[in-house]
Amino acid sequence: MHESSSLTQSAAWRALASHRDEIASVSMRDLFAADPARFERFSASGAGLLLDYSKNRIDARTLALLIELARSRGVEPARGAMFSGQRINNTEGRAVLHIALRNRGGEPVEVDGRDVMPEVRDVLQRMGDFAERVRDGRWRGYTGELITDVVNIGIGGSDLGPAMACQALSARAHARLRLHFVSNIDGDHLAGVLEKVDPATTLFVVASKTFTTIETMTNATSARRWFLAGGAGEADVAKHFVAVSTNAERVARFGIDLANMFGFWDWVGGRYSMWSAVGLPVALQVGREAFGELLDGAHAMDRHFVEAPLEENLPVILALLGVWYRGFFGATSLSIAPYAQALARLPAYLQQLEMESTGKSVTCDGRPVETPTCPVIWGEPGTNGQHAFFQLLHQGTDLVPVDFIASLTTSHGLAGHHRLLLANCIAQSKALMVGKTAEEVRAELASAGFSGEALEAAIPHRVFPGNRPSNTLLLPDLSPRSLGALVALYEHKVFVQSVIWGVNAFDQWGVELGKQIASRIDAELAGGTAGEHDGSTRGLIAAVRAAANAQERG
Ligand code: G6Q
Repeated sequence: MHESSSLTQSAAWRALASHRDEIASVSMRDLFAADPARFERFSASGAGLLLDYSKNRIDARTLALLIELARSRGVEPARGAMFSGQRINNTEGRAVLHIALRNRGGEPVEVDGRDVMPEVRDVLQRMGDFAERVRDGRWRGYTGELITDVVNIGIGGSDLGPAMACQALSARAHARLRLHFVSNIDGDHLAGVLEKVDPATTLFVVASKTFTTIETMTNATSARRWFLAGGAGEADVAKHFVAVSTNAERVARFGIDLANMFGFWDWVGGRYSMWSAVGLPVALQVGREAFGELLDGAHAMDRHFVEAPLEENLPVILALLGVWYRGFFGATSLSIAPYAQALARLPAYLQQLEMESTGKSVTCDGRPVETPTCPVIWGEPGTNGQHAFFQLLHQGTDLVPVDFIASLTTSHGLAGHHRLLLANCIAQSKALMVGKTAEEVRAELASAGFSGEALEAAIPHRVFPGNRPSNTLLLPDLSPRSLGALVALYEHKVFVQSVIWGVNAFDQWGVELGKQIASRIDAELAGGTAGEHDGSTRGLIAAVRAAANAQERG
């Protein structure tokens, strides 16, 4: 699939390496001073989103070299391979077609010569019908009461997307329906939700692509037991449990009526699945039409990704800047700073999207990667982060690029808040970029009445090195459409990076080992024969068993 020749030996990479030496000593302050059109030069729009990437340690040559890197690594043919349904997930032998789920243009999308769009439209239609029936009250619980609470039981890709989107779109939430998300196998998670809801008015959505995931199956089984203990009979389960899965056999075995199963396909990766039936909670919360707008926004970004020249292509630009800092500046993390409370779960969502996709050490053909791959992705909504970890962003010893994300408009109607929020967002990216020199600090302290030793001693603490890079993404609003475009932007960014680094963005073998060991340890904790372990694991198992025994006795 992807380019298998050496990345670091390529002409484009080597040109970037020597260019990096030239630009290392250049300050963004100077670049802005020298070029009044820097914002215009280094900003681009797509699918309604504006990306300002002028506050990066780049000049026109950097961008040209980065674009050349993308071109020489085959980003364009790789993009074509994904969109045409080739099995680019080579370690699992699967096509990767989340773009088909939001293909609003009417063209066929084929896997092995078969158009998948009729099935996609059929499930979307059924999801929409179901969501509307629950919302308008035609779908009721077993006592005839209206549904008031929806509990999504799922984890990872079957949780983070819909949980993030439901929070992002909560301003448009249905007045009666409360959405809950249970993912953790820690019983506190499910128990905390169950104590707030009534079996007669609660709908459980059991979301699991495989329908074998231990956390989800354990939570779903407990939820079913709780439901039956509330007085309902087996026949009532169908009114309160629906499934989102690719595994009809397991769904039926769990006792969910297949008429209430919403399917998807092996060519939808878990962390790319919020556009599929996995998005059912979102459709329940905002309705069929708004869910369609979410897909429209993602589709608009898909078109932008396919049609915009690489130089103006938002996902390509974001990807290349990430490769630049990771490969040439030693940046080990990327901070995501949404200046929008509604996007509070976006950093967690992107954490999975990026780290599970490109957190790899071997290339598609199994060779060790030649450069660092995915950085650590982390973040919190601004302005909260400013009062916590932004200290490190401004004055810490690491270079941490930041993606600032904000909506130009809001719907809450509270006077003054939004202007202050945006002022802070813009101020932070400016402060990171300009910093504050010792001379500036000296002048400031002098005019505040400091002098002599006290003044000199205070200076180093108040200096900001500046020259710290960031992107700013402005959304027109927090609508489903804008959210769809934003998420699709990051999906394609990750894809472009995977092509450049030569890794498979669509498998996740790194999550398997822990699962295997956990099932062996669980058997031992339940009293099974002790296995061969290192001293630490033995000691921890003994501590857990001793605590369990003590709890049993007392
Ligand atoms: C995502 C991963 C992973 C997956 C969960 C849940 O890309 O594959 O996060 O979504 O492990 O899997 P199921 O949907 O099969 O329960």
